[in-house]
Amino acid sequence: MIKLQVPKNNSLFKTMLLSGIFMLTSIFGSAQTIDIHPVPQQVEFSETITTPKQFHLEQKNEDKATQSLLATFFNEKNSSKTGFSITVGEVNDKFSRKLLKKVPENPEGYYINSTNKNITVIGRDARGAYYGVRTLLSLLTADQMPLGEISDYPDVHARGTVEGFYGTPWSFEHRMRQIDFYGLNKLNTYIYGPKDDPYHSSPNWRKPYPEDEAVQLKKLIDRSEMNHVDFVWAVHPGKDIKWNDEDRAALLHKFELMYDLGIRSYAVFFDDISGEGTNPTQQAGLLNFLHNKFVTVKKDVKPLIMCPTEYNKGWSNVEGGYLATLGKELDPSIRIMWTGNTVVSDINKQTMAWINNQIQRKAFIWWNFPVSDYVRNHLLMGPTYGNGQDIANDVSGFVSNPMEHAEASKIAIYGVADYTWNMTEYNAGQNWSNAMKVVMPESHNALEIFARHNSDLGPNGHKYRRDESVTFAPLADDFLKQLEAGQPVGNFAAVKKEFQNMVEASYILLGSTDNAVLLDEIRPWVKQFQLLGQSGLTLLNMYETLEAKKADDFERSYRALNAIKAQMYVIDRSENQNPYQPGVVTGSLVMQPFIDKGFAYLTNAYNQAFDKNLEVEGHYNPHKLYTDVAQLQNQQTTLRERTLTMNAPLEVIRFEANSYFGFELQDLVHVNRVALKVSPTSSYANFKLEVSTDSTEWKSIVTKEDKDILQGNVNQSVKYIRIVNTAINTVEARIEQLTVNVK
Ligand code: LOG
Repeated sequence: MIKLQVPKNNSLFKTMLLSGIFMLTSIFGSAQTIDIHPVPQQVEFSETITTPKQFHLEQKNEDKATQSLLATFFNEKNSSKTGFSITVGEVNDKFSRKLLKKVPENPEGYYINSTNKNITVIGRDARGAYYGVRTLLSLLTADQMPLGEISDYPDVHARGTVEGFYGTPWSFEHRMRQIDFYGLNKLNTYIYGPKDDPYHSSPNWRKPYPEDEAVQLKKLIDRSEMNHVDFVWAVHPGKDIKWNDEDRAALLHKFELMYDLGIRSYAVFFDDISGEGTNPTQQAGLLNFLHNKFVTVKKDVKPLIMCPTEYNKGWSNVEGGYLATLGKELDPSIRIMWTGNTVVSDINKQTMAWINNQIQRKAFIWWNFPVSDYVRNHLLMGPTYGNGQDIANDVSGFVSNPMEHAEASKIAIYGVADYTWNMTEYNAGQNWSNAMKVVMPESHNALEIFARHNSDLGPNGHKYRRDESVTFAPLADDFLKQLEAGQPVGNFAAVKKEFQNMVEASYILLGSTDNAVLLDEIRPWVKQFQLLGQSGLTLLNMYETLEAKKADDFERSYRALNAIKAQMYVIDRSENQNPYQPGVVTGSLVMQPFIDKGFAYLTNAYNQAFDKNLEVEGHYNPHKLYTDVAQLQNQQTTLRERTLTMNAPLEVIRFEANSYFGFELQDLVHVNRVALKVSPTSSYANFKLEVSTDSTEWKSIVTKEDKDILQGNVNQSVKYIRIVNTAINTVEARIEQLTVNVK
């Protein structure tokens, strides 16, 4: 939704490339704004007229989606034979040669010509005409209408999302909203692949969807068609596929069933699997089989997409030849997905050069943002940034893997829409601000305050981080520096303002009605955010009362802050209790640490000045992960009551011979039960449980397998606990649980 600032009735300027927009505004004071999103490639406006109110519409092509989109605006009331003439069609409909010449060659492109008598919209193809109408409606809904030309097309062929995360799949209602959102923002791809849909993956990928789910899928497919979105159905068969005719036939049959529901685009995912399924020759053979026996036979099915097992550079073993085999053997039409240099990473020119060379085609980017399935206690609501703006010609597609919070993900998706349409003009900050207005038209200001402190992921196994609290961070630094130097704090008012903003924004959001669906997703975090803002204000009271040497007032604020912390603790322990990263974390990069440090400093200063003994205590986890497995290096741990847990990584882990993983406790601590759950459980034969007080002398602990869980009772004081791979070879397994009971 970029704002094209069009000066009223001024024919002085001709070409208005987007970078020039804001300059023009300042020259011609009163400007008319028109919102076109994503930013069009080329716009030439000469002047504006008052937008006509009566129209004579002609649609020359026969596209259903375009027809129904037009019907959302043109109706009996605003239509008449003599009205302002509007013509919509495609290049193979009848138009003057002069106009046809101007339609961009690019697929999905369109051309709009507007004069004071008529508007013509011509698409390169049906989708181009549809996008042209999307833009047309933006022009007609403003008071002033620009005269001139728009030539527009997307930079990237396939643009959208892959619902490919672990965790609760999106609901039917959310998916309907998403698909409408994609049509509105000119995104054309929705890849359906939620890891926890058993009919997408094992155990049920061979089976038909149950009737009620099939009915819903059909509705989603129809909705996609009406939004010009390709609903790509993905299957994830690699956990238990057998490379035989029977399973080929089973997959072909499932594809047929999905075809009957209306699916016309397919993907096959081989990510996060181990064992037989990872064989590249077999994978390529299967894909080629589907290409030959299904795609080319059906004729109306789009080229296949596949997600490889080695889907990022960090996991690619070039000598092993996995990617080269795919590159050589897969039919050239088949698109190969790629997450970048690591599982979660931003994409640049070098990323693309490397992978495209390996697979002999342009990779299809699976961008793992804003997915939060490995940091589920956080919300990722910051700007979409970090990808190169020069890779448009290096990718065959670019899709975002979002959060299980569908509505909150729209902020990032809105960025992806803009970025993939017109990369060079993409402006992350501007886009993010606009996104706030798109998802919360009335409370956008409050949402922006909330979102600017809810964007980083915290430390995580993928080491992926995002900016957070960018404008507040220098204020926090200054404040603490002055405090520690014993100087009066100079930026008190500015710091206070932001805490007040936080509290007020939370009240506004909690009472807002402009996006109830979004509020439902983020409510626990908003409540937490309100308490965080309140604790900031209380901290400032502690500062002021200490300065004024008012001991009673100081102690009241001190106790109040502890009480707020206790309330935050309750929210953290009662809301969003998923088994991976349970709880509700907000403002964790800058705001919370600022408050914690300020609190400790002020309490200590008070104790000293008044000879008191108020406690400075925090809930934190003093224990650490202990491992030499590269993939686990940055994995986080959680301590809840007496249970120490390693946050379960979602991917398959490669344990080399003698490698180990476990915990280093803060001190000698009495340890009881250790429980490990991995898949496949056959790996237990290789895993040995050991404990130590000094990490040199190790003692073995007897384990037994019970209900797929390997358990051992340590029952002594130790500092180190580890599971060692005693096999002579590398073992591949997924860790589902590792917990230790500590005293
Ligand atoms: C999975 C994906 C998951 C994401 C982030 C791919 C290709 N696969 O490590 O389902 O949402 O990482 O946790 C993945 O990215 N595996």
